[in-house]
Amino acid sequence: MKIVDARVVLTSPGRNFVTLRIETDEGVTGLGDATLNGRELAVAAYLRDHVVPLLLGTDPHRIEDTWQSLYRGAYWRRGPVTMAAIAAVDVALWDIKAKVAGLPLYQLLGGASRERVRTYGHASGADLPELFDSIRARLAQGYPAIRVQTGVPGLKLVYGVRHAQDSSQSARPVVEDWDTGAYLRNLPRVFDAVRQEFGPDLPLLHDAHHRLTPIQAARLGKDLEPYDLFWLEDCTPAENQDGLRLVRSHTTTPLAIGEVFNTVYDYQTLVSEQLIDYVRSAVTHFGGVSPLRKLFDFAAQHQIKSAIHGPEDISPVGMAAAIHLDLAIHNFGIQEYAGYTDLTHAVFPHAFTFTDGYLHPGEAPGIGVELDEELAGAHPYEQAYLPVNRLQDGTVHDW
Ligand code: GCO
Ligand code: MG
Repeated sequence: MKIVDARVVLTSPGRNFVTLRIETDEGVTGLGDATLNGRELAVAAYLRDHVVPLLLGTDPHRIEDTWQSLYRGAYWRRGPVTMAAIAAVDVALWDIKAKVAGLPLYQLLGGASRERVRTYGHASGADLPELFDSIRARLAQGYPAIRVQTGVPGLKLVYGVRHAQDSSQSARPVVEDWDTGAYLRNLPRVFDAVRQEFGPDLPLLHDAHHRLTPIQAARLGKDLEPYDLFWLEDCTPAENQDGLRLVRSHTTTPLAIGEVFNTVYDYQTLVSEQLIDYVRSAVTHFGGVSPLRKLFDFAAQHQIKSAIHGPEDISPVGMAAAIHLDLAIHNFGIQEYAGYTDLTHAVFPHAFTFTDGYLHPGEAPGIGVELDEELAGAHPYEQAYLPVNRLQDGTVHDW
């Protein structure tokens, strides 16, 4: 079997997605997700100009060898653009292999370790009444666990909180504002109110979005202990892995990190010293199913669980690959599922299902996702940026 064509499809059915389609001489095709929010065209060019010429004529069954040659052969290793491009190839090749085998991908990963995949959904509100409504809406959709984000008194726009103006995607970056002191004082009160309203049993999560220093994160983790969080996510910009020792030594609030990481090396200290409880990387940004599986096996040795990143900006192709892994691995924790617009579901018809808050990859051979190229073509790429975050004196801050 040989790869005879590979092309990149850009589409924006509400937001941008980058998809790689690999075709073989036997007519079997595979899809991979290469979406890198806000930097989509860089990955598309990396694939088209540098990767596709290397794939033509090669054997699609040699997934590990292809992965190693794209990673090592480039000499310039790692980084989100490179790893998103390699991820798309890896997933498309797994899709082809599983289709040839006539099996859903999870069967090639060892088969199902569970019946279904637990998810968490996003709730947010500028104030408590809005937040409570949002939590109730998620519960009504069946979500068994909820991520809680709120506005901060005195701040106009906070990332992750729905506002009348959607700041998560715009032609120029929207400027949001930030005050760590106000946030640290406000959040424990919010969780206190949520626990009083919704009781002790509902699993609650929170994303601090890299905005804190290690000592601030340590304090927040400690202040949130009475509210029994499922996890506190991205409490610090964790490329400073050593800083997590300080956080960890002060709090028993479980920690989740890794959505911006793209190789196992970003996790070395965090995992080997058990400084976190959940690894958060996405198939799409970590080089694909092959390396993510290896990360989960490494994490399992330290009783750390999976929590694959699943925002709206991972396409249904990347999401499907995640759900196959979730079903197969033993140390599954939880899957983020933000859901998609109807148009996105139509552009990417898929076998995976979301029922009563749980996902299942379905039984279609491969990853179980298709791409309607005609519909995709009717919704072309649109320039879109993520926001930036500034302190009240104008200094740029992590968002
Ligand atoms: C999450 C994330 C996302 C990211 C987004 C950036 O936990 O789901 O933090 O909301 O901000 O994926 O593109
Ligand atoms: Mg996050």
